Amino acid sequence: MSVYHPFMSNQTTRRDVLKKGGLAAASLGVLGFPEWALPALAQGETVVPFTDLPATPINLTPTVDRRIIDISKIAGPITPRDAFFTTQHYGHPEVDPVAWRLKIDGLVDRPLSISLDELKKMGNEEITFGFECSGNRRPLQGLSSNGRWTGVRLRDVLEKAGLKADAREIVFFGADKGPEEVEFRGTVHKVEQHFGRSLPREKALTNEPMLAYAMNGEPLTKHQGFPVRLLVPGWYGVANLKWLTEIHAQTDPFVGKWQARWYRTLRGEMINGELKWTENSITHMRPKSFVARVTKAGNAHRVFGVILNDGTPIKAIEVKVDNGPWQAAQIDSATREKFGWKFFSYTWNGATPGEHTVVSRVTQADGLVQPTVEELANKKTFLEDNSQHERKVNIT
Ligand SMILES: Nc1nc2c(c(=O)[nH]1)N[C@H]1C(S)=C(S)[C@@H](COP(=O)(O)O)O[C@H]1N2
Ligand SMILES: [Mo]
Repeated sequence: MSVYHPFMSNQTTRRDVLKKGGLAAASLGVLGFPEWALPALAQGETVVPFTDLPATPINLTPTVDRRIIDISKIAGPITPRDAFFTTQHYGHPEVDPVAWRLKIDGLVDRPLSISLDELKKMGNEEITFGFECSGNRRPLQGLSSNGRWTGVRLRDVLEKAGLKADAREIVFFGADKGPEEVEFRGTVHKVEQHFGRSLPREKALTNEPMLAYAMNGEPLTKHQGFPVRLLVPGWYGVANLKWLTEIHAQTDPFVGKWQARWYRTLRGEMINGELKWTENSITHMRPKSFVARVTKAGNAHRVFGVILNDGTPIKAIEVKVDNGPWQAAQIDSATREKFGWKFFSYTWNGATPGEHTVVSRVTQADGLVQPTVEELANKKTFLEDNSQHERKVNIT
């Protein structure tokens, strides 16, 4: 990803943050921080900039179809629709919502062609779902957001079409397409391909995957896949296929570029005492947390950050300053939804002037702990980087 938002200045004030998030003023606790953990800055609270960012700021200006969020400005649990991070591979396709039809074909008893109005009548389930692009990583961590989505359960649509018993793989195609070069044993084939992804039947028939037509109570924007996108709550961004036009049921696994080649992780794992190199496709989010900002109010400091995972309950979120012990941080009670991102905050008492490092780590109820950079050393491709991200600040 080469285009980003500009870095915020050091002068970000409570007003700037409130302007973005539209949050009401909070009652202030003894330390001058809001009693509730919502992330808007309190009166007089200022951001202490990270000093680990590259000396030459990365150009963060959004383009017509890409937007990276500035994590130091996150202003509320739900990301506004025009601030939601966005990216894709083939740009934005032109979709006429009147002519648009969702086709369901392949191994089904009743092939369907559903208009937008018909689809909306099939359901209006709601879910809060926050996701990150599987390529989200340091130093910016700006490829994630959280929305409140409305749509129809995928399962209901598949049941209406009647999946045949041998339909083991459900393939999704977007309206967007582009030229691809498919290399096979030395020969390069030039073809035009739609963006395609798949889900195994068992996953597709759970309660969770959704065909979403609205976010935050409004129709999807073209960035978000207007008129309809697939959402797979708990999975990385790439699974949430935008501008959906076709669902194709088949027996064999789908190994298209965006499923099997581009989006995969190569890592060395100890299996039965032997280092084995495995490649996996990108599915559910691995437990991750990152510090989004450190703030100062008077002499008090606060560390605020974000947790993303696949919906597995969270056992602990901790913060470490310099070489000190891991200390428990608090999860914001306004961010408790299973698939939503979660906010944490930690009151940093007795911060002394000078350079310090702050880092967070999340632990799931199933025992999985967010790994250190060293523990991920055997992951060779940059996707699924959920390593602990140490930040530097200079306390004055
Ligand atoms: N049709 C289509 N869907 C797509 C993509 C794409 O290129 N085409 N990109 C995926 C990737 S890699 C990500 S990270 C998310 C981004 O979703 P957003 O733009 O709503 O944030 O869309 C996913 N869905
Ligand atoms: Mo992505």
